Amino acid sequence: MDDSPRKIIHIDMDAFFAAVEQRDNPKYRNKPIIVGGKPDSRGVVATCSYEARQFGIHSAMPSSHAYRLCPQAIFVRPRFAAYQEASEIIRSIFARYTELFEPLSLDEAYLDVSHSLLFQGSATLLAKQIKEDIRRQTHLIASAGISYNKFLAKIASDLGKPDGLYLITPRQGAEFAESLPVGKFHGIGRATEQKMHELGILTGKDLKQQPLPVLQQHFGKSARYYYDIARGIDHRSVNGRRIRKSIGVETTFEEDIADPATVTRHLQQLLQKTLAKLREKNLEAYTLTVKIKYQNFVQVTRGKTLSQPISDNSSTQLLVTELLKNTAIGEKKVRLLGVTLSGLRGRGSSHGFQQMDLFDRV
Ligand code: TTP
Ligand code: MG
Repeated sequence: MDDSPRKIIHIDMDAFFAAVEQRDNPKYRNKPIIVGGKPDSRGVVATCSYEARQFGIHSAMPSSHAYRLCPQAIFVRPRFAAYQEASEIIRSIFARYTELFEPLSLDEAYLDVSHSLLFQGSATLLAKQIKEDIRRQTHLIASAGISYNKFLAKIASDLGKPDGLYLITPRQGAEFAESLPVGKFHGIGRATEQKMHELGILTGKDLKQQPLPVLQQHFGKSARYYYDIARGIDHRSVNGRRIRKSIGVETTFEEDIADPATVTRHLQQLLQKTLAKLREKNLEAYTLTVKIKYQNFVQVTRGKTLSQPISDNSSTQLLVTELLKNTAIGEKKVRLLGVTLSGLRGRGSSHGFQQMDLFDRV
């Protein structure tokens, strides 16, 4: 097997939604632009131009707060169709250079260019070319990070922003990983970050000092990944066009369940778990299927496809209840329950319009 380092590029557009707005409306250029909810609503900032960032404004901040920081900022409603269109163009550019690209959202993707012969195998020059293609075809600016694995390539694209082209070589990788606050590691979310802080693990260096068994004790299956990334090691592959069909979780009970409310509660929990897995993989799903195995081992499934991605809200809870209507729950005891989500798509790659309520919580 070829054991030379891989060549991974992470591309991430600069101030994506805001940049599209500045491109399409010349009067917005060089000005603080905020895309998202209106300042007088309970909405939030989706993103803002770099001019607005100078005032301390950032994604997910309440729009009212952003207004206080910069009253002269221009508030713009999101136009998802325009972002989608730009996203499709950048994906078509990636496809020109490698089959192995994995979009993470509308404005972001990993590319594995290990086997490219272009530019005498220089991934940095190839990344530069991709940036130029993006600029020429979309009039938007991308930042690129280049490294030997996904985790460091993503760190690198962030380090060079805006208009970045940043390389982390195999020799530099471990040192970079040590210097990072753990919250910056891809795959370490808020909760894990907090837990690490409680254990006195603040940086990659602190993480590196933890023996694997100790990490396993606190973080279970994820321990190995954390152990590796603290050393600049990340074996995750770039998942090209391979589309996963479904994702699910099921559980067999020690004692069969008779009570319908308990069945519903278990299904809700399984759904939460499945949704968490889906989020980890940056996917969204449109079909929910529940599986029930009765005490007598007879198994039934009930499913429904929605027009919006399935999320963790009250209508999904109602859906679970609805799916149970035509079953023998309450009459027969249940030995196993399962939840499967299918009809998967990359998160953010869909219509995006459903995200509206994220910006405007009036
Ligand atoms: P990001 O790449 O996180 O942000 P960005 O492209 O605006 O800025 P940067 O230069 O730092 O990369 O997200 C891409 C787009 O996704 C962003 O333009 C708007 C949208 N988005 C939201 O709608 N809500 C959010 O909380 C975030 C972080 C992004
Ligand atoms: Mg971006």
